[in-house]
Amino acid sequence: MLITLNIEGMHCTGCQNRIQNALSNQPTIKNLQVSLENHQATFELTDEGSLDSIVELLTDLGFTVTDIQKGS
Ligand SMILES: [Cu+2]
Repeated sequence: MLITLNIEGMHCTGCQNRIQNALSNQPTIKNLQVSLENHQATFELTDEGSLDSIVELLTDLGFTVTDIQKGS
């Protein structure tokens, strides 16, 4: 499933890199793109993937997920 998250608190390339690194370590995430400009992370979540745990991971890093868009 294609997921786009709006992430509050991503202010600079350092933030972007932290999100990029944390999410790209997740085996359930593919084709990750993190946009500093749009404050968004877009990725393909595998069928076994838990979106809740991804949101929790970002929260633990100090970011806030303000919107979740699910594509097909
Ligand atoms: Cu930053």
